[in-house]
Order: sequence, then structure tokens, then C-alpha cells
Amino acid sequence: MTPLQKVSYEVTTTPVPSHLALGENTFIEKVIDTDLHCYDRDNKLVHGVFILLFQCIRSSLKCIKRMIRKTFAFALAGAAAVYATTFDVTFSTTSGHKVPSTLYGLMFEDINSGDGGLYAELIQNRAFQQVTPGTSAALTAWATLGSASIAVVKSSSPVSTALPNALSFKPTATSGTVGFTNDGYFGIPVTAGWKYTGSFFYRTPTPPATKISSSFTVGLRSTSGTVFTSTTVPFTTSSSWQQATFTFTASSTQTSVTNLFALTVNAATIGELTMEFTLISLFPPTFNNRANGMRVDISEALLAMDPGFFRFPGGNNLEGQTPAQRWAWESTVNSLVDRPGRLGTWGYINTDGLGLYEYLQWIEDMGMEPIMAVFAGYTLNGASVAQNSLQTYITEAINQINFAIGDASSNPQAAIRSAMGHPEPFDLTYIEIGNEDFFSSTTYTNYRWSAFVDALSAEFPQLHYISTSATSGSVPKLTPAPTYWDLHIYSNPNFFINGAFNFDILPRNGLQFFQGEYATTTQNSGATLAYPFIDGSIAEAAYMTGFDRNSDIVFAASYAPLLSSVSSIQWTPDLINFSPNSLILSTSYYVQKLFSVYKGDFYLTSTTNTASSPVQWSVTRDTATSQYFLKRYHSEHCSLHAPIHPASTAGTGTILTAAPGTMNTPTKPTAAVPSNFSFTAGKTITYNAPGLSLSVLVVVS
Ligand code: LX5
Repeated sequence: MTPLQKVSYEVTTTPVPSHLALGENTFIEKVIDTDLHCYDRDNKLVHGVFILLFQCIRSSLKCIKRMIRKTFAFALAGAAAVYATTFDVTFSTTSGHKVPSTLYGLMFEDINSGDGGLYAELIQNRAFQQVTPGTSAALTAWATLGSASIAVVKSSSPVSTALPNALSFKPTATSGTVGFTNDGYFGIPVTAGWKYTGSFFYRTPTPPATKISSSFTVGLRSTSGTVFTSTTVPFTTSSSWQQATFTFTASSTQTSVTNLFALTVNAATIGELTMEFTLISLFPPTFNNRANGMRVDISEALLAMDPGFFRFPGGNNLEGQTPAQRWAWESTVNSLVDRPGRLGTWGYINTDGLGLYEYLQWIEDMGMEPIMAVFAGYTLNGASVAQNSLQTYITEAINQINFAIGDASSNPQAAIRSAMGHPEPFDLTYIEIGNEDFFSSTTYTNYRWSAFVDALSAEFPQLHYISTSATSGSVPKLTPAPTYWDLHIYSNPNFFINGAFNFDILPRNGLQFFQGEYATTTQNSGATLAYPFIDGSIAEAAYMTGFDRNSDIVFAASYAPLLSSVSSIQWTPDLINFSPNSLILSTSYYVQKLFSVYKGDFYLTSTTNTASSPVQWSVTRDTATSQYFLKRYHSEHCSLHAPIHPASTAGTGTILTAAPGTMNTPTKPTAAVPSNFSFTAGKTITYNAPGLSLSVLVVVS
């Protein structure tokens, strides 16, 4: 007979979980018997989601000592009063299914989050891409310093075909410091010890007969003129473009980010000479010290989530409003002077400095698996590319994939990758064909899906192709029949609580699902959210137990959108909001992180795992560390009574809890953050959790 472990949960009047107390040991290895119940103040059984981690660590040689780690995550909503609650959960420690390493990951597109965000470039509008010369909009972020004039012009001799515009600069005095400034993407951080790396192109359209040799000064300063750091860059007048490079290091940290990058010159040295500048760039230290790289703090916050995959580059930003405005990989590679930029879907210009190469290199550095989307002939104006015009885009997709994984010695697209610094192919398994093609299901069904997949499969039979034309597990018929489907849902807390079993009821018929986008975007009342709030985040936790439980058919899931500036916002809420020098990690961020870090690699069958159960929960195990997880949502204070065998000696835990409505915001970025605790364990755990909380309890025995 299969041995069982009994885990029960009892109500207490303790509003904050502070410890685990020990009780009777009913664990008899291999199978754990749990039966989860939670009652509201009227003593009615209510819905719940619950995370439980067990960890068994075998001794290094003879496996004579088994350690059991238990992790319980509670999502409890409710007021301060506490009412009778008991949880009993039953699960096997042997039967179940594997949890894919890709289960929890990230979905990214530039939605106020690439330029000025993940992509570490500090200078906004650095190359005057896609602007109309002569307009004030073309000068976004730029201003004169001293007696000078600036304007964006179409250069008579542009630095490249891709960058036709330049900043025309002319002193209007013959002495004094003159120049121009850039105020960055809503500020520029000045941080002690940071070495900034910069460069710019310049020329003198009509150079003087006698060459002038002088120097520019570049640096960071306050708006009132206090220079924090600077250096000089020598120059000579020439009608040809020259590139200057420089570095400077900040010796102080400025609390304010209202700082300026300034390029100045002594007017006495050049008089009223007109000069042109473009691709004026400044980077702080980047993640993994990559040139043209990513912001360190954002990368590290994402890395802390232990993400398994990275879906990019959209989302809507893949599609564009028209085919001409689509994300086209070729425009995002090679040198930065070869990238024209584009008007992105979200209403501002993408520099495409964060291009295909930069995505793939960073994904590799982060240890994630790419889920790379290709444009599939549908745009946000509702139009589909005609069947007889589709080949261009199919070829483009093949080339995009070859850029990532082709043989650099024989494939021209792969050779670009190699020249950019990565001769070896990147890892790539998943290709997403389009985005949200349920909006254009007829053309997707009639010809687009088959045209892309037939052609791509012929070239790359080893890859998996993800369809985007379904909104639920009730998938439409496509030829060839897809195995992989990307589903998106944005809703309110009730939806996510009630939807925790959405995947349980799907047939096991070989289909694999990707919850490529989901988030609580409104309150149950319909009111919109500026930031994720704890009620929604805990509801997402409820939904995510369904991912654990159904990870035999859910191979990946990602909250969306991932990132947004606090100063320029198209979409709320977002998982992480950032300013130039800070991050606001939302309550949903912490939920995502806890699920991902504790996802395990094997789901264990549990008895309450049915759609009719009022309690939502799942149990998984990590084989390497022999960790076991159980997840739970509930709307009242609850306590946990968990017998363990063999007896535990000690445990650690993490809890995220806050009053209903709590959000992490720029003014209160840490209103709700997880806290860690430790406890003494033994034969039984008793754990008291407050309402609206998510806890992870770890016991080793
Ligand atoms: C959603 C769906 C924001 C986006 C789309 C993504 O995360 O770009 O894939 O936008 S929506 O709902 O307006 O279509």
C-alpha cells in the first residue's frame, strides 16, 4: 500500500504568520496525503490556492539520510478577523509528470520598456531616427547650452543611408562655452563609480580653409550647471564624418536623475562654424559588460526570477500598424549606423539599438531559452498580406532564423551574426508565428499559418512552431495541425481565481500550451490599475497553480507586460516599473518570482486536483534538490498543520502579504515585499498565515 503523508491546516486568530509549530507526525514517505479545506467566517468552504514545497536531499554517497523540505505558499485574502480553517492535502510523491524547464519565463516587447529601459542607452533621440527635420519634435530631449543654435537637418552627406539626419549646431557667439545637452530618457542617473562609455559622430559641412584643431568637452551635469564628471575629446574640422569615443567616471551619486549629458566647446576656438553631430551615445555599465548592452539593475531583477524563457520581440510591437511598420529583423542588426529605427506600435520611435543580436546575446547571458516571434503577415490595422505577396515575409522569417542558428561559414545571415561577435549559433527551439492571430483567423487558417510553417519546417525541421490563433484550449483547425499554442488573457481577480482549473479540463491529446500573456489588469469592479495590486497578484497565484498542475500540457507561461517606464506609459499594470535609477518591483513580480524559483521539475499528483474542488493547489518536486512544492490561494486567514516524517529539524520560509488594495508605487515602492523567516520543525508543521498572503515554507529533514 502506498504510504501517505497527512497535511492539515487549521485556523488561528494570529493575523501574521510568525512560526511553524510541531505536531503529530503522520508522514510515511513516498506518498503524502493532504486534503485541503478552508472555511470563511460563515464556516463555508471557500476557494484557495496553496503552495507546498517538500525537499528531500539525499546524502552524497549512500543516500542514507533523506532530507525533506516543505514549502507552502498561501494566497489568503481577508480582513484581520480569523475564522476556522483547516487544510488537508493528499498527493503522491511518485506519480505525476515532468515540469518543463520553460514553465515560467518572460514576455517582452518595447512598450515603454526597451529604449530608455532594458536597453541601457542613456541618450534619447541619439541619432534623430525617423523624425522630420526642422520640426521641434525632431529635437526631443535636446537643447542648446550657451549662445548656440541647434536644429535637426537632413544631412547633405549623411553618416549612413540608415541615418539621414543630423544635429546641426552653430555657436551664435565667438566666445564662451557653447554646446548642447540631452536630458536622457526622463533623466540620467549619476552614480559614483560608474564608468560611462560614450561616442558620437561629427563633421564640419563647410570646413574652414585652415583646419581647426580643438576639443569638445563631454560630461554629465545638473540642470543648474554643476559638472559631475567630464572629459575632453580632441577634434579637427573635416567635412567627413569622424567618430569620437570617450569614457568618464562619476565620483558622486546624485539622488536626482534630472541631469544632463552635455557636449560643449569653447566658441572662441570655432567661432560661428556649423558642425553636424549624430549617433551621440552614452552607456552606463551594462549587464555582463556587453557593449550596446542591457541595464544591470533590470537584468538582475529579472535574473532573480530564474526565468526559463524569453518571448520577444512582441506582442503588438512585432506587427506594426502596417507591413511597412512591422518589426523587421534586418533593420535591427549590423552596426548602429545601419539601423534606421522605426515608429513602433506603441506610438514612439524605436531605435532598434536593442536589435536581434542584442536580444539573443542577452538571452544567452541570462540563461534563458528564446521564444522568437516572426512577423506573419498580419498588422494592427486589421489587414492581412495577400497570399501571393506573402513570400517576402516568409523569406524574411527564414533569414531571421538563420541569423540566429545558421552556419556562419555558409549562410549570409549567420555570417552577419558571426561578424557581430557570435560565430556559434544561438540556442533556439521555439518560433512563434505571428501574434494574436485570432484577430485575423480567416487568413491565418486559410493560408498564412500553412505557408509559414510549411516553408519554415522544410528549412528547420528541428524547431517547434507556435500558433497564435486560439484564445482558449478549444483550438481552431489549422493545417498542418500545430502542437504548440500561445494563449493570452487579461482580466480581473475573479477570473484568475475561478480560472485556476482552465487547463485541467483540457484533453491530453498532444497539444502544448503557452500562456504567453496574462495579468490582472482591472479590479473586479472594472476599475483600472496603475500598478499590480496585491488582490490581483494573489489571484494570479491562484491561476498559476493551474500552470504547475497542468505543466504536462502548459510548457510556458509569462506575465505581460514585463516592464514600463514610470514616466512614459502606454499600458498598465506592468510587472516592473522603472525610473532611470530605480525599480518598482510589483506584488505580481514577487508572485512570479516565487512560482518560478520554486517551480521544481516534477508535478506530483494530488487528490483535490479537480475543477470542482473549492480549493486550488498543486504539488511539485525538484529532483536535483528533492524539493516539493504545494501552492494555494485563499481569502481568509488560515493556518497550516503539516505532519512530517522523518522529522524536520528546521525550516525557512518567505511570505508576501499586504492589506487589500496595496500596490508598490514610485512613492511607496516597498509597500508589499516578501519577508523571510525561519522556524523550528519536527514531526509536524503548524503555520499561521494572514489573509491575502503568499507563503513559501521550506523544511529539511
Ligand atoms: C496586448 C496583446 C500588451 C499587448 C499584445 C501585447 O501586452 O502587445 O500581444 O495588447 S492588446 O490587448 O491591446 O492587443
